[in-house]
Amino acid sequence: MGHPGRGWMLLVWIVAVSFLLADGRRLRQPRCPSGCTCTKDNALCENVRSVPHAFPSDVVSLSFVKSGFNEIAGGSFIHTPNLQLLLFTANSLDLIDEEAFLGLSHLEYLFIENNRIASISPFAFRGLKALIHLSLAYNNLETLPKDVFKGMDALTKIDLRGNNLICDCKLKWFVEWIHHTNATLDEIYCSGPSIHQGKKINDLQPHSFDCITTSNISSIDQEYMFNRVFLLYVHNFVVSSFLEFASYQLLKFESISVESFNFGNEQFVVFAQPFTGTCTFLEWDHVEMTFRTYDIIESISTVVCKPIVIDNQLFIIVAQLFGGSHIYKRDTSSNKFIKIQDIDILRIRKPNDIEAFEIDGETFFIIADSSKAGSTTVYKWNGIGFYSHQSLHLWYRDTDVEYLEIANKPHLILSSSSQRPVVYQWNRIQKKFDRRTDIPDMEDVFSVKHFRVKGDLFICLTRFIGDSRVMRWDGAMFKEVQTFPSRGSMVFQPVFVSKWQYAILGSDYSLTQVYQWDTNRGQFVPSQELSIQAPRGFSVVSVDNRVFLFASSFKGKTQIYEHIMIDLSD
Ligand SMILES: [Ca+2]
Repeated sequence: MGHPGRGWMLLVWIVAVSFLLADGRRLRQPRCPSGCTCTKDNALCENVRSVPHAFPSDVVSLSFVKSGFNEIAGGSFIHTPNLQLLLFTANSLDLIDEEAFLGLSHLEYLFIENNRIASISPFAFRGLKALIHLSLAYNNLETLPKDVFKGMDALTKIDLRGNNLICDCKLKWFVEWIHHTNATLDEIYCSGPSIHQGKKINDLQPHSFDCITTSNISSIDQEYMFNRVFLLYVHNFVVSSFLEFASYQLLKFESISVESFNFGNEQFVVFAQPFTGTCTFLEWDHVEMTFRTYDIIESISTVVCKPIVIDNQLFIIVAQLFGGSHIYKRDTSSNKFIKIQDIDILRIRKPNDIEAFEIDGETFFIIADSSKAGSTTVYKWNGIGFYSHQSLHLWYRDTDVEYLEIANKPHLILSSSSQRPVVYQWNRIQKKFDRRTDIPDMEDVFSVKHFRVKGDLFICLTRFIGDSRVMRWDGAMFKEVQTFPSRGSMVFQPVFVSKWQYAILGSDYSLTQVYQWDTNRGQFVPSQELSIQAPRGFSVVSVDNRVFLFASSFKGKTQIYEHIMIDLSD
């Protein structure tokens, strides 16, 4: 499975390219059980009644969402020994049997979340020698059987948030284990007994347990649980209408990025299609009410097609993993895209992201470079072409860049695998970006995107596995507002539609979660789930008083949703 976040785009590329090569020769499609959707290496099963026995042999990650079985029986995965990641979310599981995961000696990630698990057999996890990340978050666990993690020597991360753990004698072994293990544990709190209620389990000492007296475990403070956590919010007010992204149109291609833009008073969308290697442009057909093909720029291994409009001229920056990156211009007299410039291949070797911005009336774009030898570089428009203005961040492998204004001053945030995101500030005198600070306690951030609510500045930080976060600028630094468990997330994108602020958290292993900003709470609350295979980016287009959301899918069909309000008042 590799280290999440490190050189991801490249890894994804290598997998994708080898998939293409392999697939050309082998015509026989692997079997995918009914109720499941399979890609080359991933299967996602929805509403299945039991664990299917056979999966295509190349499947290494397997997810169950909203399934109808209540227990994971012993030996359920004996026929799928190659699994590296296994995820159960929003199921009705209440029991994990002995040796439930027998035979999964390569399993590295196990997520059993948002279920109703109250009981785990002492030998439930037997045989999981390679497991590095275990999550049992948001279940009904009151205790853990003694030595349940025995033999799991590779564990580096355990997530037990959102359970009702009773810190009595039965859990003493666990407190001792916490003090000895190398694994990190998110902060969790005792739901009882009264003597320990509300205390952090991580702070308890084994000697704080008086194991002769019996404890009263009847009172569990419901209100105390997960005040930081959004998952259990219940809308208990009467609704007369609700908002939804409804499926509108399916596009028959994969895409790794999507950008919308306005040119000549028309709305366009451009996708980077990595496999065919093109930038594909769509335009809105006002008569047919669909998006139709407008044009294509042929290229190879395209990662981003970035539109920039300067003085009614349209430029497209085409970033490629192989063969360099190029700039095209729309020639309106011949209605063609014409290549006008190549981008310096010494600086840009593995482009991962592009952002365009204006400072004091001048147009810039920046390419984040994810190779060690290359360098994230700012380019500036000089009236004829773009020239390199400043290289930042030598020897970093940047995965993403975000341009934003903090207190009316231009800033950049660069994300880099296994480093903290770094904040640069524009120096108006020298006309360069200076390193200002970094964002603390946030390693392994894949990308950062900002949004504003009533003048407050927020950022969404994406992590592949772990917690994605929303943070708020407090005038001096970014502070955490909310965390969102990420299970294979390469995009966590704020999206503004009409008057509603959303954030969409993609997942390669589960459903994509749409959150809506709740003004009263000052937080996001869950609003919808979307089924998108390997989502990589979203973009909003408003045409003819309608609003569409484009969702790029790296391994499936690119999707278009329409934002609609459903009235329930009749
Ligand atoms: Ca970006």
